[in-house]
Amino acid sequence: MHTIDVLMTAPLLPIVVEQLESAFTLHRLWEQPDPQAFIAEVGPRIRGVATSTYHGRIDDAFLAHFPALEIVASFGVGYDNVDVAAAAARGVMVTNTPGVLDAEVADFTVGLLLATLRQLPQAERFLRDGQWLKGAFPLSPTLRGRRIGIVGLGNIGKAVARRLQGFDVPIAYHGRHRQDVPFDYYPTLIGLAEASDILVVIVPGGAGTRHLIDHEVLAALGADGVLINVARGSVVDEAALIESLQAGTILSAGLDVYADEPRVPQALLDLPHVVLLPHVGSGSVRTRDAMGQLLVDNVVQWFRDGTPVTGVPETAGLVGRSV
Ligand code: 8YV
Repeated sequence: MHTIDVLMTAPLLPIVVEQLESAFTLHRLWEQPDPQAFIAEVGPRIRGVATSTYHGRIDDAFLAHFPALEIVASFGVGYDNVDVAAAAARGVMVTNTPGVLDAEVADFTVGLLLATLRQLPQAERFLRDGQWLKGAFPLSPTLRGRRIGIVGLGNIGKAVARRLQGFDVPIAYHGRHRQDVPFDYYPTLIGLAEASDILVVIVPGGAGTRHLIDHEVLAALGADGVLINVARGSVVDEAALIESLQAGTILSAGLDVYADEPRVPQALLDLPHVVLLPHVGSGSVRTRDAMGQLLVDNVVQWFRDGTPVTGVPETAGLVGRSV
């Protein structure tokens, strides 16, 4: 019997479950016939919560059930699934899994960009459907001659930009601050959209970036413009995007994220030239394992040393509060 009780909100990878189970008393919320009754029963003992983007929001009302809670360890670099202000106010450390997925998501972003421009999924479907026997696949748009604008030059944005440097296309960016990088900086998003043919969105989700990409930005991107979103669905006004695609005021989009995952609006599914992927940017076995391991390391190190490996900045002041 372990002395520290940890609650997992929904199934994480087997390597996460196994390791947490060997070090702690692990409670599986998703296996409980009556989750609310279970929370009422074990809530006072729970000192750690392991969760992920898809497991529902960890808000103040949820946190209130766990008076002894010290750490919420979330799977994923984005932590918009956790109300970090509420957690910090309750003295609860929040951790995410940054760094280990940067290269993977950057590789994937370049892949989605090329797939969208050159219509690779559509061409593959064309071949599989036997259509090649009847004629050639239609010519596609291209990356050649296009200017790329990166919205959010964080670690993943920089990794995307570095990769695209090899493609001989101009690269610019917008973010809160100018950075010491060899790319043009646009202090306004509209300015970047006007100067770009492709916008690659890779900013954190949450209230601060909600509907950053709206009608106005899409209009500025223009009729030849392509939107690539590998960030969060919340960053794009999805209704505005659908209207722009339907009206042809932008050319296309490559999306890995949506406003209400896993539900994707029928209006997007009805647009055959748009490339739609099921939030798989970090989804390789190797990278997901690395993210899972980091989650485990965060929890183990917190209860051992009082400092996680990768706490989010908003809860940095809580380091050392445990043990
Ligand atoms: C995660 C992600 O795989 O890291 C993130 O923020 O969006 C993905 O890499 C996803 O959150 C897991 O559910």
